Parts: sequence; structure tokens; C-alpha cells
Amino acid sequence: MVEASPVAPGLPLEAYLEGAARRVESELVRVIEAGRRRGPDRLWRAIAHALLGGGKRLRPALAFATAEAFGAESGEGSLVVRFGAALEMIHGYSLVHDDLPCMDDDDLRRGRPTVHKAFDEATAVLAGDALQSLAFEHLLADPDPRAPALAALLSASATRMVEGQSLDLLAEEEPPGLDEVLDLQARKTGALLAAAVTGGAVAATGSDQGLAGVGLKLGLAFQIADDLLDLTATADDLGKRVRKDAGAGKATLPALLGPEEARRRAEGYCEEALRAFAGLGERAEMLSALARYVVARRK
Ligand code: GRG
Repeated sequence: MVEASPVAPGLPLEAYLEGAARRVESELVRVIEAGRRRGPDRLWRAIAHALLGGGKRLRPALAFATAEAFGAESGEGSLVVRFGAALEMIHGYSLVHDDLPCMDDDDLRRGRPTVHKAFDEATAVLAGDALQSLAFEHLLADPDPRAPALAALLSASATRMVEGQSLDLLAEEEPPGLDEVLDLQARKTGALLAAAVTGGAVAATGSDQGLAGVGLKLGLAFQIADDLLDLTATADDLGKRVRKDAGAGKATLPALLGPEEARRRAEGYCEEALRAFAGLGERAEMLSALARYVVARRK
């Protein structure tokens, strides 16, 4: 069984997540400051609202820990930190668009009003659009010869994410079976988490090191944990509306299999990832700690 609560104040994992967030946020702040100098001010304020309003920064942390597992540095100015910022831009855009009235219609995200509530719908659509292209503009501004491979990886995973979102919307009309839900979630959530892991490997070595499948499993574990938290956590814990999946009749693993079997599956996927990371040796210890956090997290 995956350890229930590996994150406590003062323990290394929490410090690691804080450090990863600090590095990625200073990069995001620099990009936003440059944008605000150009304007339009309203668009860039909306982008800042989307990018700097908290968030666990789990995807960059996974990319950094994977790069480190292959012996690379993940300090300020490194290629993997630039990649981590690009990941957060794609993730941020997906959240802004997902919250829109034509999608999930949410008012609260990361404990604050969603972008279309704080600004307006048209500005939220544009902020999401800009974030999507900005991710590639930012990544490809790095002269490192591995930057184009990272951009290719990120764009493919962003397309998978949109396919997953489309499947999710279609599922509201025709309830999907278990295999279809797993396919939907592997694309909607798994693809970007997998890109975080493989991107870390590419930044460090130029190869994805065969980690795509493991990254997808970790993404499925993350989504199941998210669905379980929707059932058990409070809006204060998560900074977003809760119990919305059952209300919307969403097909999730907890709904299809029951919460206990869903948790068992999440832990199984996590164990698979842990076995693969163990093969990378001691330098992958933080990566393993992050994999455990994916299923044991409380927010
Ligand atoms: C609209 C193109 C488009 C895609 C939307 C990712 C997604 C697809 C929608 C987000 C809705 C959602 C709840 C997805 C499931 C898992 C998920 C991505 C949760 C949020 O990620 P966290 O927990 O968020 O890493 P923070 O705020 O910590 O960054």
C-alpha cells in the first residue's frame, strides 16, 4: 500500500515542492512582466491571475525530479525550468478554458474567482489562447538544441489533452464504460503529467528514456486521486467547488468501481511507477516521493 501521508511540514518533499514552485514562478513572473510592458494591460493582468494564483506546481516538480534522476541540474536558467514554466502555461490555459460557462462553469479556482469571473468571458478565452502559444514561444526562445524536441513533446500532449476534454464532454451524452473512461482520463490528465516526466528525461539526456507509459500511469493515478478528493475533501481544502462530478453525472473510476476499488487501482498505478523509478537508482528518490504524493495528497 502507498504510504498514506508522506507530506508533513519540514520534510524534504514539501521543501522540494516549495523550491520547484519558487523557480518556476520567478520564470513566470519574468514572462508576465515583459508582457505587461507590451500590453494590453487587461489581457496580461488576466494571464497573471491565471498563472500566479497558487497551484501545486506538480508538473514542473515532476520534470525537475526526472531531470535530476538522470544527473541534470534544475536550477534557475536551466532548460528544464523553462520547460516547467511552459508546462504551467499549458496547464493554466486548460484550467481557464475548463472553468468557462461553456465547459465546467466554475466560479472558484485555487481559492480565488476564476478568470472569467474576475475579468470577463472574452478575456478568459483570450488569456487561455495566449497562454497556449506563449508556452511554445517561451520554450523555443531557448537556444538549447533540445528545446524543439521538448516543444514537440509538449504540443503532442496538449493535443491529447484537448481530445480528452472533448471525450469528456461527449461522455455527458453517452455514458462511457471503464475502458473508455480510462482512455479519456489518460488523454485529458495523463498526457500532460506524462510529458512532465518524459520532458525531464529529454531535457537531461535528449531521450524520453522509455518513461511515457509510466508517466501515463502516474497521470491516471493523479486523476483517480482527484476524483476521490472531489468526494471527500472540502472546497476550502481544494480551493474549488467539490461534489460536482456526481452532480454532473460524470463517469469517474470511483463512480464506476466504488471508492475503495478506485483507490486500489490508483495505488496499483503508483506502484508500477515506483518500480520503474527504483530502477533508476538513488538519484530518483525525489521522483519516487512525488509519485507517492500523487495518490496520497490532500489537495
Ligand atoms: C479546456 C482544453 C481544455 C482542457 C481541459 C485539464 C483539463 C482539460 C481540465 C481541468 C479539469 C480537471 C479537474 C482535470 C482533472 C485533473 C486536473 C488537471 C486537476 C487540476 O490540476 P492540479 O491539481 O491543479 O495540479 P493546481 O491548481 O495544483 O495546479
